[in-house]
Amino acid sequence: MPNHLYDRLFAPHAGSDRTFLVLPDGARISYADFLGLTARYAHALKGLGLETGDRIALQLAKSPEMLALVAASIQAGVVFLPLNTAYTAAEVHYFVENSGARVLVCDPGDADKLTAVAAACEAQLVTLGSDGQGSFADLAERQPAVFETVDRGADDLAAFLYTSGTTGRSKGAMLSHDNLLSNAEVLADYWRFTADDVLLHALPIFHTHGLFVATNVILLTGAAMIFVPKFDAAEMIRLMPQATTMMGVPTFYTRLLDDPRFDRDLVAGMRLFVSGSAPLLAETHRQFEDRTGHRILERYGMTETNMNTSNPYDGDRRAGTVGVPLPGVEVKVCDAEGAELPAGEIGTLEVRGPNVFQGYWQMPEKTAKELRADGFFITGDLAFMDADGYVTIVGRGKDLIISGGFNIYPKELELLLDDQPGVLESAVIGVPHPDFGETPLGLIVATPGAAPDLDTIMEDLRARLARFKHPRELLMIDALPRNTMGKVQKAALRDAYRDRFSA
Ligand code: MLC
Ligand code: AMP
Repeated sequence: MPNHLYDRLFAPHAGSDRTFLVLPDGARISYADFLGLTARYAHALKGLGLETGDRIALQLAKSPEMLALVAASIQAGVVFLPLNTAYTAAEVHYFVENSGARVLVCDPGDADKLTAVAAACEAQLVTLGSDGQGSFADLAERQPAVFETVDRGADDLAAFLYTSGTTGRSKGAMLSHDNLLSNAEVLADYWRFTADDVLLHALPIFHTHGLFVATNVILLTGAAMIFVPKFDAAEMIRLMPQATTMMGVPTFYTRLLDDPRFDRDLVAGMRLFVSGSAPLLAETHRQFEDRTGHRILERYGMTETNMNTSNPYDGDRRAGTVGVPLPGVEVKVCDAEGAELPAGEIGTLEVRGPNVFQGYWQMPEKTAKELRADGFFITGDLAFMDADGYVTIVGRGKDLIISGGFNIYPKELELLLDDQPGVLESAVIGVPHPDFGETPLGLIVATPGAAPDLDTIMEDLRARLARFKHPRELLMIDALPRNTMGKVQKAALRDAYRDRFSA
């Protein structure tokens, strides 16, 4: 039966013995083998009682099997929500409960951590890896390697990706089959991907960048990926000579540049380096060109929109800019009312196109605040556009910290800090960090007469929040600077602590 995404990304590779995945030890998985596993998994999903449109939550280490489970969800018409492996049980609880996921899949080592979560959310907990005792892999093992694809149209939902908001509570961005397919088609073409490409893939596959941008472009073109579990500069340097392209967050690039073995000879076979998810410093762009002769191609996107702008493949890749609107995507710089501003003026970026999501799951008011009736999505990013269409992002209207490509919403941390004994109020700000780009710093004002213990507070935060969200440091200050309206002046705080970790 027709399935908008499966029919373009996967079905054309049926029976193909071309390599899809290369593992770090050199083992290869062909498209045919991957699709056989996908079909068995799709049967197993049905065996779990999942119906078309049901949600499945995945908190799994990066592996070919996890990718096959994503593919199987698409083939079986099940909406998948991939979750950061760093999330604590409390964080996972929210996503499973909010999405109404009927099944939560984890690695065997995490089953103890998540048993209570699944029970509380009335979801089935299933482990992926084979344990000989009825794990998902064991269930799938007995299934046929062919599955009749479930009928799904362009507007049907494929995935939920959770992304935080200013309230500190995450929202499930609903992405349709065509949101994902249309963007992959544009990117594959714009960046000139062909079946001869080999992508060095070290990004996590629970976010847009590693899952949709990187993987879907490869699937669409029948190319191959060297599938590395996580970024490690030495491992990247070892594998680079086998690749033709790489996609990464800016931290990948600064870490590679820190290694003298990363040089022109090493990248002789590479044709393209793409950066995104966080601002790439113009300085890094220049250093990279000096060292390798390559100009990094920077692009800009979001969970809600996939990719919006990109520097050109052949034309001028301008350091410090995120390039021009992608074909089919409208991008404008607007004032608060949504009126377009003239070239060169700073305003909020708004985007519209087939890439823009369907709204936030069961949050119509939040959707209405960010998605205009005419289809333009208000990104919250502050930017200007040159007369020739190049977009430069100058800041964020939204209170967001991006550390190594992971988003941290200060409000989520501030709510926890404000609840601590002896804390009157708090502010969490992002300050420059040489490795992660930005890092959170927690500023605390004590209740008069109280002496909150910062170590105890940090310990409490560690127990509740994923590692990457932990403030790098907590500091006690006398008062938070406020404007005449009583609003905390975060810009002043950021200025005051700018050099805390980078001087
Ligand atoms: C890991 N840690 C981080 C972190 N990643 N802390 C802050 N920020 C991060 N991004 C934790 C580790 O758990 C570890 O904890 C400690 O910090 C130091 O770890 P590390 O070894 O230095 O980090 P590493 O594991 O190497 O990870 C860094 C990284 C990784 C940059 C390689 O974070 C990464 O792959 N980031 C990519 C994120 C991404 O894909 N973003 C795309 C979002 S999509 P401890 O306790 O062990 O010391 C999107 C849309 C778009 O934004 O436009 O693409
Ligand atoms: P996320 O919510 O994880 O999808 O993060 C999206 C945000 O990352 C965007 O709204 C931007 O603030 C930021 N971002 C993505 N790509 C870039 C880029 N190339 N330069 C600057 N910021 C970026």
